Amino acid sequence: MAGFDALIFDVDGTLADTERDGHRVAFNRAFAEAGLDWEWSVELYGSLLSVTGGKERILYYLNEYNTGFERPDDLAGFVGELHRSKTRHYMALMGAGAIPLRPGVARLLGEARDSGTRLAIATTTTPENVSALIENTLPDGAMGWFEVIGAGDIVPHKKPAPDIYEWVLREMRLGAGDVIAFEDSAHGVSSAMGAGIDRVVVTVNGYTAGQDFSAASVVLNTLGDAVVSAQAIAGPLPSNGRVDLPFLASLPGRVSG
Ligand code: XBP
Ligand code: MG
Repeated sequence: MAGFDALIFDVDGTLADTERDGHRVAFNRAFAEAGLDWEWSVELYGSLLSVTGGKERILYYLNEYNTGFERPDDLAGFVGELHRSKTRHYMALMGAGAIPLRPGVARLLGEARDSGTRLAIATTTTPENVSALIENTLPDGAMGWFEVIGAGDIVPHKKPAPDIYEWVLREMRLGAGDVIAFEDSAHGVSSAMGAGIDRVVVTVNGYTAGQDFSAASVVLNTLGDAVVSAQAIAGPLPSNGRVDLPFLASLPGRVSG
């Protein structure tokens, strides 16, 4: 069994299924508030997820799906304002308890804390979105459970670039072999592996289930809890239906390839 010092979690899609009913809805509310007739459907949003980061996603939408839009002179300022509004709407949705944590997330965080395993976050989303999710789904003080929170524009290049994982590893003074990363998307796996992390646990969701995860250590439906058992899509199956610390210690580097 290989040891580890820390677990590093992605946020969107991994801690909670936030994209379809959280971020997408918040974008649409910001567009409506700005008087724009843009509407990102569930299907279109799946295509837009190929670009990470909300500001980058809006620009990608304009470049690929709405080329007729008459752009203001200060496009970056316009997108920035739109995105700030989107963040406000997203935080309001989280404050209303719109999105729960995925099965097994709270359980595994608790087990890690009990064992002294260090915790961190590596995400492309805006820092306020991370706190809005955590403060509304976990007990008071849960932000303090995470020793390092790497989020948003803190690094120059978002996932699939390795920057955010490299930044978190540096902050924690850990090597890539000392940690296990948790992701839901191929971009996230590329980011972690680009930083040298070869133990990556993937829990898929509706948007990411068909992606290529051959570089991951294991691909599952969820981490598993008392209600929903973890089922392996590729790689080893946790014998008790849960991704727990002994299961993580037994993980190989990659599923195949
Ligand atoms: C998911 C993302 C984010 C969110 C939007 O990143 O791509 O861009 O969709 O967040 P991860 P912002 O899975 O790495 O958390 O609008 O705040 O950029
Ligand atoms: Mg994700």
